[in-house]
Amino acid sequence: MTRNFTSRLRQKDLLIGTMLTIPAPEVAEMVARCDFDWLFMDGEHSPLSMLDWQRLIQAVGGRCASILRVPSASERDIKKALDIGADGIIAPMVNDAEQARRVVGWSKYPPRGQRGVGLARAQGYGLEFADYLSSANDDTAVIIQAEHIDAIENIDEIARVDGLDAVFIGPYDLSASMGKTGEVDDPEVVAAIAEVTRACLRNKLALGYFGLNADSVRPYIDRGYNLICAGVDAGFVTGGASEILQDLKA
Ligand code: 3PY
Ligand code: MG
Repeated sequence: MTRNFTSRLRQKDLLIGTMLTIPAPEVAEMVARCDFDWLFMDGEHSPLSMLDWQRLIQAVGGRCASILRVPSASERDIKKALDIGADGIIAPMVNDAEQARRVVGWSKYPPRGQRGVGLARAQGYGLEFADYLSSANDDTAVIIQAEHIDAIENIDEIARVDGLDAVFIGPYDLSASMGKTGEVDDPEVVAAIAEVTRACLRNKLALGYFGLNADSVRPYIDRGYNLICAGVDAGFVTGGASEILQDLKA
């Protein structure tokens, strides 16, 4: 476990990451060598299985934090993500406080929650069970996504849920839920995001934002967001390939 990620997240250090979606441990290994603070491993929209993610986390090798966005905000997915050794989870589409409380509960061992007890990679296959058990509840990052207009309406209650470490905006899904798919800079979408910013800052909760490039995340860093995900692995490949081709054809 990358032990200091969650404490740095809570103390609002700027943590810069990028998104992994390609089912190749080599890509995870390459990106992990680039000195990011964390990697946003996307189990929601990518074709990867939990076993694939385990291989990618192994390839990262603790060089930075591996935070897995689970396919759904469910007990089954959260349990598996944490047992394969993710340093934390991002639960997509959490729209009310009750859902947020369940996500926290599934991420924490009793008595703080109801996380199931396994002897898997996270626990050193049993060899480090006691050590892991003593620190996992504190060291595991529990992050939920606010990415629907319903979540915006419930954000004050969501931001007060005990055990949450951050709220991560999903600007694309949020814009879609407002009938403005992809218009992440539309004034109404930006105003909805501002509601989340206000509620989280008031509750001293860390804030996260995703953007396709540095320019789209910079304004959020200026607004106090500290969990930043910029770019996607597939975009680095298509962007770099297109650029060299255009340069040569120009
Ligand atoms: C979204 O924009 O919907 C996201 O989930 C980005 O992470
Ligand atoms: Mg989303």
